[in-house]
Amino acid sequence: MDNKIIADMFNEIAAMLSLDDRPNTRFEVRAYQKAAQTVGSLQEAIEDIYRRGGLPALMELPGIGKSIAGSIGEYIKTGRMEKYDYLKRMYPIDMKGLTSIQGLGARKALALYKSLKVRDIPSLKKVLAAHKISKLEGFGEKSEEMIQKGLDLLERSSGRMLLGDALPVAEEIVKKLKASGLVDEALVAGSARRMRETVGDLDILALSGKSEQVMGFFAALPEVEERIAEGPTRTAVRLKIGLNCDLRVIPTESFGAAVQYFTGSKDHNVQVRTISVRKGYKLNEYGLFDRKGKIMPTKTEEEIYAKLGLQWMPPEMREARGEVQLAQKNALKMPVEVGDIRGDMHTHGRDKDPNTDPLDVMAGEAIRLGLRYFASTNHTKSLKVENGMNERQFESFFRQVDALNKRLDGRMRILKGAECDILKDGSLDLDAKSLKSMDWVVGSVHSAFNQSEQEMTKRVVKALDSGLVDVLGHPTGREMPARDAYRIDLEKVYEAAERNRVALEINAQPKRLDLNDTNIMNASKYKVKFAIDSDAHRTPQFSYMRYGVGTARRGWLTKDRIVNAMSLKELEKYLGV
Ligand code: DGT
Ligand code: CA
Ligand code: CA
Ligand code: ZN
Repeated sequence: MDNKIIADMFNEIAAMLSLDDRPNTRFEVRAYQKAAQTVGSLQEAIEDIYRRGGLPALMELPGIGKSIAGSIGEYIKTGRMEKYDYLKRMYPIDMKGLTSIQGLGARKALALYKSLKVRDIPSLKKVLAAHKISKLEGFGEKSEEMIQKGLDLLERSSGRMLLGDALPVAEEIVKKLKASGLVDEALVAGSARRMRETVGDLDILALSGKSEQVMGFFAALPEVEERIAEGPTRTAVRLKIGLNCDLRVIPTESFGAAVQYFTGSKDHNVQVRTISVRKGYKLNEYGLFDRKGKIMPTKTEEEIYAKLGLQWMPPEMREARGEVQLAQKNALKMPVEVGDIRGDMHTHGRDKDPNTDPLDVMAGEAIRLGLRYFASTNHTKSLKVENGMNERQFESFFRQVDALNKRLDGRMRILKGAECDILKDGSLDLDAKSLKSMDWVVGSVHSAFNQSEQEMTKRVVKALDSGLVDVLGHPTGREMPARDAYRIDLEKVYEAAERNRVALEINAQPKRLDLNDTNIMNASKYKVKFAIDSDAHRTPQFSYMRYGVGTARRGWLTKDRIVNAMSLKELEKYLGV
């Protein structure tokens, strides 16, 4: 039913027309407002009225004249409305985004556009920060405050949280549910299971016949701030970390279907459902049903995919990016797993850097985690805040690495390296001799993020062309939520990486995840390898690796593309050391 869409468009048209103060447009403004009201309050789908009686039927509705009826017909037939498109070109404003802020209606949004060029939420934030709204005629300090409050509220309620902050809490809850003795099975579903870089809310599923007790136990957990909603099989809570979490209790015969459904993504599910329909089945969160409507009990999601004739695929791949089509042909290649990772090619750590743990402590943790090798890649001299080292300091530090390697006696191989700054002009922060003496050089941009796309691309390509870099560190420089990727022509960077046999990093720090999943999909069309790196500065950060692996899996990368999935022998051959 298009009623709401059309009513919203009419309201927006009215708001845009109201910017023009000529008397006859004032008449038009009121006409569109009235039409919006009529369409918005209809009980019947407007497209049905139109199909039944055409334009004359529309014109019988209160406040709908010939021209507005024409616009409605146009929208129903073509999905567009010329008048709306024309005004939208004149006033390129994200009206939907702006008016989703409490206290900011269409009129005010337009006034802000007219006087302060506010087009969308980011530009609104700027004028709010500069306190420009309070000085506007018809706004004032109160108004500004209200808009700010509305914006804060919107951000808090629609705010997504980093996977690295959300997933550990979800897993802790699952652990407690399992330990409660009330459930046979529990797992994290939704975007967190798909390892999306941010999650909107957490979805936990429990297999149990004691739904009431399970939900009571869940709501009383210390992670929970308050209960938001409750039904017979679902409880929604607000967690103390500031995220909502749904728990659903599912009976055995539906569990496989529920896991498949609530893992998503929604778009993936739509495609899977189409296939089930073609087979004459029905698939929803309650189960998989045969032609007669009888449930086919499925305890695992593997059974669901098998019954539909689809190859099973990891949750990370379920984003409707072609995986369903390949799964039909059994042609999906399974992506790299955490268990394939043998080493870590970007880590920090030395005695004299208070921002890091000492190298021997880092090595101890790497051994404990079952790694076979890691590259010690401390910062170089221009990065003063990170206590970067010069050539001489690296030389003396490497003597300690040699001594430690000897002491570890083959239990761990520490590669000698650096995370070398790529300076503004694309030159490197250490001399060539020093870099050539190292086993592994990460080249990274840490400054002048606001260069033009052309400058930044030239800078990075020049660094890769130097032949001194082994991997490009965090290639886009983004840090969620505050810093966006810098402007750079990634295709040119991938070409340069391929040409120079430079690997691309998948930095696993939860705020980075750089390259991200879609970048990886594009980059993997080139003949390049990838290094999934924790970039650990302290021992607990080695555990970030899983987020990097999750991101690689979302980008469909197979094990053979990953530098640090090589055995130490293979790696030594690859590096020629
Ligand atoms: P989020 O929470 O925004 O990070 O993303 P998700 O994917 O966790 O989405 P959420 O929490 O709204 O729903 C969890 C899963 O439930 C979702 O991945 C797929 C399934 N789902 C939700 N709504 C629909 C729907 O309308 N149709 C279908 N087919 N599946 C849905
Ligand atoms: Ca979710
Ligand atoms: Ca949810
Ligand atoms: Zn680093």
